[in-house]
Amino acid sequence: MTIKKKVLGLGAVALLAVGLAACGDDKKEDGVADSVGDSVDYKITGIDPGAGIMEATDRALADYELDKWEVVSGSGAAMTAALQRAYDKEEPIIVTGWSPHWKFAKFKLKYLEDPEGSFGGAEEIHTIGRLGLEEDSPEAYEILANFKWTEEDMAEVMVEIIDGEDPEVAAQNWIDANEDKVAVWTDGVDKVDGDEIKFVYVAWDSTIASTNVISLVLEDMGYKVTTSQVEAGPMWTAVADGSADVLLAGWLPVTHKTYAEKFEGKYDDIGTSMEGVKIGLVVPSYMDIDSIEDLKE
Ligand code: PBE
Repeated sequence: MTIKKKVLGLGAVALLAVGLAACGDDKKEDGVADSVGDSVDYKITGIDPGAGIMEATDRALADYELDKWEVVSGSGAAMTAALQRAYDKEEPIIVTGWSPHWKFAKFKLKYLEDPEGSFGGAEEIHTIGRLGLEEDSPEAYEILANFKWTEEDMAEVMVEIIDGEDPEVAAQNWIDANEDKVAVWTDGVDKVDGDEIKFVYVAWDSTIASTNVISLVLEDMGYKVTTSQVEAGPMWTAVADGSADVLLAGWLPVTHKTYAEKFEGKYDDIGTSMEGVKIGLVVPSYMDIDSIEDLKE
């Protein structure tokens, strides 16, 4: 079982679009941008279209009346590639950002203040299971309910992966170094003999990290784990219709509100694996803006 990061074709197309737009005619004659909007051609570099943060960004554009602006979709990997390119040249860029994410360890970044609250406040990451999982796989269910870790824990796995380590190896390294934490999740739980558990996940770096770690923990408890990489909508749908057992990336109450409401009563909110997580608009700290309101100028 290995979960790889995958740069989707769509991301490359979106990046190309950003590149072409950068040659647009929104700059002043002398080529010097006179507002932050001009400097980035009124584009926010987004991720996969089904991500909750994309919906929240659309909401922000409406809340702050940013009529000239648009959010360009792509993928998480394409977004960080664009961020890396801009950062290396100290060029302006605005991305859809979330924490935990390794980008905060690699670049100096800041969240734009969000006085309208378009992106919500402190979010939580929920573990969402299919109905009936508790009866069918009580041992896995107990471990999933016990699963809690911190932003620092997850960052260790994410940073190792982005530095080139295989995701499964990075997850195993974290497990080996944190046996006490894993023991709390598995304490008193009986091992099983090859029972199957199917995860669905999106290729967000945070979710790649958690899915790899929990898959290895369940395998060690005797489960046969399968993982399937999908988009955000199909991820929620698969758990709601019972074709998958678990997703580890239920960001609530705001980020995945639309999915949670759409599938209300059709899933089991098993537990919270992390608290105090966040989504928003993120810029390199060399940019001279502090708030989403500054985008109006
Ligand atoms: N994220 C990471 C996801 C949830 C996990 C913030 C990119 C989203 O926006 O749906």
